Amino acid sequence: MGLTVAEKILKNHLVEGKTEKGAPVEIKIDQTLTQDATGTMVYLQFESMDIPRVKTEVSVSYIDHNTLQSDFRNMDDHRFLQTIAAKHGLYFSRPGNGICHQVHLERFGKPGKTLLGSDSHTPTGGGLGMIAIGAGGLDVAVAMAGGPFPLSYPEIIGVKLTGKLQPLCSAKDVILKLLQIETVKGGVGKIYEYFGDGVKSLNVTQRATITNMGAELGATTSVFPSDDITREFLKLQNREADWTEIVADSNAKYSRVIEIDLNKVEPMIATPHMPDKVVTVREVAGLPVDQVGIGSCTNSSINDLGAASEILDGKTVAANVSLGIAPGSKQVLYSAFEAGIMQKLIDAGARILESACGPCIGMGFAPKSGGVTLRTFNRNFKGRSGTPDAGVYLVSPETAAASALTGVITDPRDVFKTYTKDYSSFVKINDNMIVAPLSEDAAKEIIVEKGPNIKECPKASAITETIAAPILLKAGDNITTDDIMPAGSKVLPLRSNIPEISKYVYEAIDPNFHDKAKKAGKGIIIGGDNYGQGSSREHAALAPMYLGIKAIIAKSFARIHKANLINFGIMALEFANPADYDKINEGDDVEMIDVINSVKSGKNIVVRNNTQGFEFEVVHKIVGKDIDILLSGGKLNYTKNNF
Ligand code: MIC
Ligand code: SF4
Repeated sequence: MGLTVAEKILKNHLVEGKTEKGAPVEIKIDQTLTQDATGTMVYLQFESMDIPRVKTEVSVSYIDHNTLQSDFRNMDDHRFLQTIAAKHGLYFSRPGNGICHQVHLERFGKPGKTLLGSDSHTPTGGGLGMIAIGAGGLDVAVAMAGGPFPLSYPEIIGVKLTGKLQPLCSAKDVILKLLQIETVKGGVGKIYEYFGDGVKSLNVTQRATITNMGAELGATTSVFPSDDITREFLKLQNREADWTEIVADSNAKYSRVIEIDLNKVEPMIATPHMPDKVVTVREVAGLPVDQVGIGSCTNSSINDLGAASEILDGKTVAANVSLGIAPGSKQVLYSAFEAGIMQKLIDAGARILESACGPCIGMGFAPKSGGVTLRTFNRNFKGRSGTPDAGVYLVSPETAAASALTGVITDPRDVFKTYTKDYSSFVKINDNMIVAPLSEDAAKEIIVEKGPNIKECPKASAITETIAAPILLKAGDNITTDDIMPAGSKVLPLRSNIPEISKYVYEAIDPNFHDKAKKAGKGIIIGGDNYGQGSSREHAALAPMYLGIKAIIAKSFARIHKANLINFGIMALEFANPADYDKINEGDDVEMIDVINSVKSGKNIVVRNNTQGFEFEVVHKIVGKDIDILLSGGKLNYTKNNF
């Protein structure tokens, strides 16, 4: 039988396991990326493995999240990351060079390779025909040390694209449409592979918009073939030699096929507060808008800015709207000047923000209280913008620009009629903000700088035979890692300091959580479906572990968060009978018995609710090496013992 693109790349990288849906496998990782908000922990963990030089083909450390620098802490992190990159043979992308995913696509991504990144939007690389996966920092640290990456072999879903996007309809509308169909948990355990005639009509950055936001489906990753369009993109990046063709065999089989006719895709919008609450723009048109943001790793390419500039050309942003634009990279910013795009945007009244994540992660440009903000970003979780009661809507650059102009949510087809130009050929390469790896001899001389905010990564303790603890929190469905461990300008600077950051665990759901956990010294959390969706931040596992959380019992888990929990020695358990969820109350004292034996043998674990006097069972679905990892008290302990 023929193979799909994903199967071909996975087969080439398979280290262990059977290529059967759901089976535990391990794959070789060619490239890694980290960003500064997750990177400090990654490199502290890598340092503790005592490996002098990274063993991957390419590893890059980016600074793009924490660039507010309201005191010494961000800059101390940057210095640590720069010096440790120099010490261990990594590329270092300096602050100002751009968002990791955009820069990686431009300067490092290669068709057919695997990329592991300590950021959930690493699948952006799928736009180039890579298997690019987001993971917790510890998994990335292990990959840099030459270790394989463990995952459940994904189910491969085909997305058949036919036709061609109509003017003012956008790649963003395609992925919003898919989110409407598949929901934020529909992609767990799956790879979405795009095929069909419609693929040819999408350039690489459009493809990357789609694979980027595949993260919001909960998918393992998303991938496009590598074809002549990919080759053209790499040629413009002066990297034609990095191109190889990878297309699915004509008799390749997908486990399911979703068809999207691009001719029929119309402007879509995700309404507050979930990326899958998608309707057409026309359904909510007319709602007054206070703020518009264009940028983020989803939509900050030259064509995204170009489309907005055409709509805004010669006009002025509505008086009630503040428009902020963050070009995805220095290359995009520079090329947009060359193409005359920036001049048009500035003329129209746009505020030009730094080439960084910025408002996407609540680092500045927060909306007003109760405000409506339209953003070309990928997540609209409650509070993520920095204003808890603001409503964030996710849209395409075309819809964003049209609405900025009229001051109300507007379908771009209602104010503008012409075709959008293709600006892809405006590429100005200047890699002077990327510091290349040092020679081995020069690297030895480097002294790693660690400022006072950088504290060691705490270690988990091994699992015990009986776990008795109170239920400290009962949460609902689709709890995000932003709910578990918020980001934003107050909390992000604490990413290198687990004792400090742990004070914010579950802050938005229960402001007393930290004090309660400290008092109890241990605890268990109850969750609904898709627990831990969203980011890759391992702080959402590390900080609860630091507070003594021993287990999460949920109806189901998001992929990256589940791996992070196991990596830090927290049991990720699922209700054998989901109806038991309703019986448990916050504050109940529960006791799990025969834990080690059950984990080893694959048996359900019995949980006694001592407060209410009943028993229920939980399934652990922990297989392969994860059993040993959990029993050793996390992956750091396990790796030290076995590597
Ligand atoms: C995000 O978009 O939520 C982030 C911030 O990029 C995270 C990583 C982090 O929390 O540092 C992600 O997507 O993984
Ligand atoms: Fe940065 Fe936002 Fe992309 Fe996360 S989603 S990497 S915060 S731009």
